[in-house]
Amino acid sequence: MSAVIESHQQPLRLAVLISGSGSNLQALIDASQRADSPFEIALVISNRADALGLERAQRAGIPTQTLSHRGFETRAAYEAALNDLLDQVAPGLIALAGFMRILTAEFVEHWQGRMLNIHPSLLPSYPGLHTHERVIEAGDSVHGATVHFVTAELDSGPAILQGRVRVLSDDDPARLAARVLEQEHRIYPLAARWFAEGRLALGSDGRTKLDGEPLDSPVIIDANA
Ligand code: NHR
Ligand code: GAR
Repeated sequence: MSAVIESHQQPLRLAVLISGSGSNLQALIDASQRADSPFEIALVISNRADALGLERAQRAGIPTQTLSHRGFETRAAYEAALNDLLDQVAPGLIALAGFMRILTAEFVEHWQGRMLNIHPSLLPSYPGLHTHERVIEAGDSVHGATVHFVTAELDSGPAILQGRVRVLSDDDPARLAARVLEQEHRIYPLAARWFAEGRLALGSDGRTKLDGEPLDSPVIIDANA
């Protein structure tokens, strides 16, 4: 009688780039520790030595590197050092998780289709910084976060998933940010899972493909549904 040998695919190696608190990193760590996770976190890189996210990674036994952008003459020189670190783990996917450095077109093209970002707005609305303040200022009733493929143009890559929240009449930026963050922690691990399972890709036409079909608009998860 021959034993049945189950063949397991290698989990996808994920590299996560952070600058701060790392709560999205934590959500990815938690997801990666589930027995059925199709991805594992191979490396966490921070451009800031004091990022709390580094401690979260260390607590989970994940290798970390700090690479400050200070002391590099150019963005390209910084990114060459970043690539040296990344090449040591040869990630199948890079996740920007609160990473606060704009990346050059060359770096982005090198990792095109293999780099995701989570941005705290319903893109294409509110690219850039201070999104929660701007949403309240504009009097919008809906806000949220977007996972997208990173392209050279800032916060403009093809969207994959959005988590939506209602804006309350008495919201301040901090309270609104906290509710958006809850949705971020749902949608980022889900997008990473889809990618690792081979369900999600950036098509050669520049559009997101899910299960082989081009996505005309992101998949939406509504916190109030
Ligand atoms: N790079 C490219 N090419 N494309 C994107 O879509 C990127 C990117 C790098 C980071 C995250 C992004 C966000 O989701 C991101 C997306 C930093 C800044 C910024 O102004 C803006 C957007 C994002 C990240 N950074 C300043 C800089 O000079 C520094 C600000 C600081 O250190 O506090 O790099 O919002
Ligand atoms: C998140 O809200 C993320 O969407 C946002 O920063 C926060 C990081 O939180 N990203 C950006 O603004 C990118 N410019 P975290 O460190 O706790 O994951």
